[in-house]
Amino acid sequence: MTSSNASLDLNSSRSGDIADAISVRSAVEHRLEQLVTDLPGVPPNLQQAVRHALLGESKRVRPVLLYLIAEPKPWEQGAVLDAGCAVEMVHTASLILDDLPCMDDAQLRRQRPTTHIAFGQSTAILAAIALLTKAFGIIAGLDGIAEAKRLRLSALLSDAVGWEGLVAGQEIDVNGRDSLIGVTEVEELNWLKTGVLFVAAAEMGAILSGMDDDRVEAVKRFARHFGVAFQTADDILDISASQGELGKDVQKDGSKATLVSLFGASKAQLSCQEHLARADQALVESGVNADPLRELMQRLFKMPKASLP
Ligand code: GRG
Repeated sequence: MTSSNASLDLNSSRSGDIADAISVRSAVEHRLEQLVTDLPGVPPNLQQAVRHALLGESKRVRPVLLYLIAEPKPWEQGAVLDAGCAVEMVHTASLILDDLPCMDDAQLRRQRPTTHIAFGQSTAILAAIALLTKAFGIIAGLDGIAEAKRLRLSALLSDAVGWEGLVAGQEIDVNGRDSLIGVTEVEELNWLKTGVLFVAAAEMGAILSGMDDDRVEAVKRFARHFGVAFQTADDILDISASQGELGKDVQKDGSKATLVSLFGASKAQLSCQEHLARADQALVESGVNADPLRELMQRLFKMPKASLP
């Protein structure tokens, strides 16, 4: 990862079939737009708030990850895209809640005013609940996917979000940072805040593609290291990039224990690179086509190809 590049970037004008990070991202964008357009019976204000939060400028890393792991056949692409959109809805719900005045009290997100700034706190909270519940509805109704698989997907997504997952991470982040004193504790928090949803997305992709248990485990190892590296890069950017570049509030973590505040940006960067190297190793072990996922990581972390392990 280079420190001079300010953003985790997944934009490009390149086009092609749905097989690389860029084309998957466009397909996700298109499908998300469809999923939140013309919703009869939904109060207009709530619909606008949902669209505002969901359709802002985002890298869509989690659905892209899910899709690239699943490597769907043409007739499976719709269901795999929808599963990715469900994960993106969960992620967006978590961002809305994270930005609230009682949490991070943020003003800007995805290059837009945060949802509570634009629509008020009550609508923001309701939009988050709506996105979260819709996500599980989408998983329950995935077209052409066997019931047993749909159940497995919802159970694992529920575990990732709930009191042992994102919610636990947020509780520690908001109310328990003082107890974080070393790398292990901070990395555990990075795991809960970010790694857990990366792993859920990747595992969902692995299950949808019908991988055996050994391959699923390798995919999970890959996503865990990828997610922790991603959170560390996010912490580095929080102190090194501008609000305009990131499209969200920066330097919100000043008083919080992060790898950056505890050990400085260069050590955090080293840790990030170590996790990326381990991610690459696990990716090879998983047997998934590594090229598009390596491309994704290169784009996100702005790594020259030569620096890949
Ligand atoms: C009930 C869903 C739910 C959550 C409750 C509020 C909460 C618990 C968790 C918040 C966790 C959180 C905000 C973690 C930060 C993770 C992170 C790195 C966010 C930035 O992700 P990007 O860079 O953002 O992928 P974009 O905008 O590109 O999607």
